[in-house]
Amino acid sequence: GQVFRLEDYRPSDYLIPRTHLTFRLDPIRTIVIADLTIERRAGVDPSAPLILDGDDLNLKRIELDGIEHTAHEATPERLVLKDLPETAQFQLTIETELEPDRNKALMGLYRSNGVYCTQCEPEGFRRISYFLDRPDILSVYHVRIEAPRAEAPLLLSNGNPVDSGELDNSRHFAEWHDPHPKPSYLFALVAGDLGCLRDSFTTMGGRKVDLGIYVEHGKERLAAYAMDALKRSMRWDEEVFGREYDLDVFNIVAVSDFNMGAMENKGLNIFNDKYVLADEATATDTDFANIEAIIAHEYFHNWTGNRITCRDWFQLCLKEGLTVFRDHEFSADQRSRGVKRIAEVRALKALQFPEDQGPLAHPVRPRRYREINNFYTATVYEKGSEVVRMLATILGRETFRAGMDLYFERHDGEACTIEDFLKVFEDVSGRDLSQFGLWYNQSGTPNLTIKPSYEAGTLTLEIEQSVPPTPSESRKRLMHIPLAFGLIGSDGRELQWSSAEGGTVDGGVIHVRKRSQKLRFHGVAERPVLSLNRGFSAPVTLAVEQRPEDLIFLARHDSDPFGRWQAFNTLLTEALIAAYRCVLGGKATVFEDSIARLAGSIAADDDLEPAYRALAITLPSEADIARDIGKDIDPDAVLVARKALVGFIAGANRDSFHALYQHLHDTGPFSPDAAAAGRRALRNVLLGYLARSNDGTDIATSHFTHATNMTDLIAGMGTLAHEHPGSPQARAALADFERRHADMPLAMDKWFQIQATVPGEHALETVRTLMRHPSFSIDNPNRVRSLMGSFSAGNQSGFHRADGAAYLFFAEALMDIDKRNPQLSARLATAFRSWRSLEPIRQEKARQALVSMVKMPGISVDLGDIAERSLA
Ligand code: DPP
Ligand code: ZN
Repeated sequence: GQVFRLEDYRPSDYLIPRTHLTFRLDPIRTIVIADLTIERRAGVDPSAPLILDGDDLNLKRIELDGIEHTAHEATPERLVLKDLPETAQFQLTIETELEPDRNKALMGLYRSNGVYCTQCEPEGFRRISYFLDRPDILSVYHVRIEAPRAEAPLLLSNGNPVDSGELDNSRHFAEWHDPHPKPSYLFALVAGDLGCLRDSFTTMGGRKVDLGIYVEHGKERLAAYAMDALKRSMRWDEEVFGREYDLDVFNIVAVSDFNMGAMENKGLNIFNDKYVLADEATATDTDFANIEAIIAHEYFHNWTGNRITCRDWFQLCLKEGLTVFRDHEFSADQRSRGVKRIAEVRALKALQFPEDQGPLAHPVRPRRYREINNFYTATVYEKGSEVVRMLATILGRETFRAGMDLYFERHDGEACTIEDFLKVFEDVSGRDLSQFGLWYNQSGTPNLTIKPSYEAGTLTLEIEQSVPPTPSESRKRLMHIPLAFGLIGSDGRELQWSSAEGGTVDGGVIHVRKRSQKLRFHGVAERPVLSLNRGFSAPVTLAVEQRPEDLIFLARHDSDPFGRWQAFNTLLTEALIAAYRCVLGGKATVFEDSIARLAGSIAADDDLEPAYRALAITLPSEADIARDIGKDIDPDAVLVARKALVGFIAGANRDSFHALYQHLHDTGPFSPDAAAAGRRALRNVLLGYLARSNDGTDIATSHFTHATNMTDLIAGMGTLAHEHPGSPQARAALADFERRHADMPLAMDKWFQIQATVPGEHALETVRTLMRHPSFSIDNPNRVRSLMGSFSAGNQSGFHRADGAAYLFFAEALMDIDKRNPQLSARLATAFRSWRSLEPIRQEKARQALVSMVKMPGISVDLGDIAERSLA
C-alpha cells in the first residue's frame, strides 16, 4: 500500500471556496449533486489537472460551468479533470449515486436503524462525492436534503437552518447554511424519524442558542444528563477559555451503529448512543462520567478542531491532544480533581504505555502512515493531552492561557500545524520550546532513574534520563521533562530548601533536560521523603531508590493525592510482582502485613473522599501487572498472584470491610453526581473483597437482588460471574439480567462484556457460544466491542490461553469483520500489540495468528497495516 509522509505535504493547486450539496435520499439509490466553486491558486498553471479524491464512488455526470464535461478520467477512487477554463474560478458539478444501506463500513453516508447519518473524519467525505478531501481545504457549505416526509420528517445538516418545504410525491426538503468555512471531514447529514429533547443556552455575548438532542422516539428522557453536560460545557468554555459558541443552533444526534465514540461535525455532533443515553436504570456511574466527558470533548472541538483545524492528518494531535486536555480539565472542575487525575493516569498507563513500548509505537505527531484511521490512538489522544498539560506546567497557568488566547486570535479560520501551536507559546513566554517540541516528534516513554542521598543538610539527587529505542527511531534525543516534586519531613509537612544547584528548579518543578545531572538542595532540615512526579507532571517511568517504609509513609502523608495513590500503587505492584515470581517458582505467595493494614486504613479513612479510597484499594489489573513485569509473561501466573493478594487483603480486613460495606449502603434518591458515585464505587470495590469469604456468594447475590441502579446491578452480577463462575447464583443473575434487559442494547452490551471477561481458559468457549446468541450482531460495533473487544483486551488469562486457541479463533473472527468494517477489525487487532512480551510459547502462537491474517487474500489496508507493523 501507499505510504504517506509528513515531509511530502504540499498545498493543493486548487481551492473550493464554496460547496453546494443536494441529497435525494434513498436507501439504495441516493443521488448526490455537488456544485463546487473551484478556484485556481495564484501562480498555478491553467493546464494543471484537478485531481479529486473518491472512494467506492459511482459517477453519473459532470458539468463545467453548466456544460457537460467529457475531458476527465474517473475511477471509483479518483476523478482527474483536464482542459479546465483559464479563468481563476469556475463551477464544477458532480453527480454521484450511493447505496447507504450497503455501507457497513460506517464511513461516508449510511443508515443505522433506519436513520441516515454520515461519518466523514478522516476520509469519509470521499465516499459521498469526489472532492479535495483533505483538511486544509476550507469551504462554505450550503446543503439541501430531500427525502420522503414519512420516512424522514427530520432533515439536519451543519450550520443554521435556512429553508424547508414540500415537494411532489410526499417528499419534502430542508436547506442548511454553515457560514464558517470548514474542512470536508466536518460535514454531516442526518435524516430520519427521531424524537428530540430541546433546551436553550444564552451565550456570554447574550445570544440565544437552540439546543437539540435527537434520539429514538420514547428515549428523550434518557438525554437529560447529556443536555445538562452540554450546557455546563458551553458555560465552562466561556469561563475558562473565553470561547463562545458561534451558530444559532447546536444539535446532537445519537445513533446505535458508530465506529467512534462521537464526532464533532460543525453544529451537528453525531454520537454513539452509548455516550448520550443514560438514567440510573440503564447506565453505570462510569457511563455518566463518560457521557459528561465526551459531550464536553466534542463541544470543545468547536474551537480546537473546527474554527482552527489541522493542515494535514499528521497534525491530528493538534486538535485531539488539546481537546482531550480541555475535557480533562472540565471533568476535573466538575468532579474531584485529585480523583480525576488518578483515573487519567491509570488510563494512560493501561492504554498508551503499552502502545509506546510495543511495535505500534509512534510519535504524538506521526511522520508516516499507510492508513490514517489507525492513528486515532492513545498516543495521539492521551499522550497528546499530557504534552499540553506539561506545557501548562512549564509556562504556568496564566502564560498558558495567554498563549491559548493568542492561538485563537492568530489562527482562527486556519488549518494549522504543531509548529504554529508551539510558536504562540514561545511568543507569549519568550522561551525557546524546541527541546520541548520533541514530545511531539519522538516516540517512546522516557525513563528517569533517580538516586537520592542526604548528608548534613544537603539533599543530592542524581538524575538520569533515557528514552528506549522504538520502531524506526533507534537513536533518541534528550527530552525536556518537567518533574513536579516535594520534600516531606517526618511530621508530614513540606520541607523547604535555601538554594538549589546543578539544575533548574522552578515552582516545585525540576526541569530535567540533560542525560544526567546532580542536583543539590542545600538547607534541608532533615532527611526528606521524596514525592516525585506529583500529579504525574510528566508521562515517564521512574526508577527511584526508595525504601518500602518511605512508600508507606507517602501513601499516608503525601499532600498530593496523586502522590499518595502512586506510593500505594507502587507497593501493591512490587508485592504482586514478587508473588508472581513465587507462583512461577512453585512457591507459596507471601505478603507483608503492612500492605493489608494500609489497605484497611485507607478504606476506612473518613478524611479521604470515597472515590479516592475506591481507586486506592483497587489492585492493579492483570494487564497492569503484566506491563510492569515487562517480559516473558505468563498471564496464568499473574492471575494466581493477583487473586492471592486480593485474598490476603480481604482476609485481614474481613470485619472492617464488611462494616464499611454496610455503612455505605445508600438509601436516599439516586444522584449521578461525583460524591454519590464515589460512595457506590467504594462499596462495590469492597464487595469484590467480601466475595472471597465463605458467604461471598450470598453477599453478592443480595447485592444484585437489592440493586436499585445499574452500577450496583453490574457490580453484583460481575462479582458473581467473575468470583464464582458457573455457580447457580451466577447463572441465575445472568439469566435474570438478560430477561430484564433483552430490549436494551446498551445494557446487553454489559451482559456480553461481563461474560467475555471471566478469567480463565473457559472464556473462549463462552465467547464462541455468545457469538451465536440471537442478540449478537457482527454489524454493530458496540456489540462486537463488548464481546470480542473486551475478551481480547480485557481478559488476559482467557485471550492468552497457553494453547493459542483464542488467538486463532480471534484472527478468524477479525477476518470476517474485516470484510464489512475494516476500521473495527483493525482496532480490535491491536490486542496483539504486546505479543513479544509474552513467554516464548504464547509468543509463537500469537505470531502465527498475526501471520495468518497478513496472508489473508483481500485483507483491508487497515487490518493489514496493524498486523504487519505488529510483526515488524
Ligand atoms: N470523533 C473523534 C473525536 O472527537 C474524532 N474527531 O475524538
Ligand atoms: Zn476529538
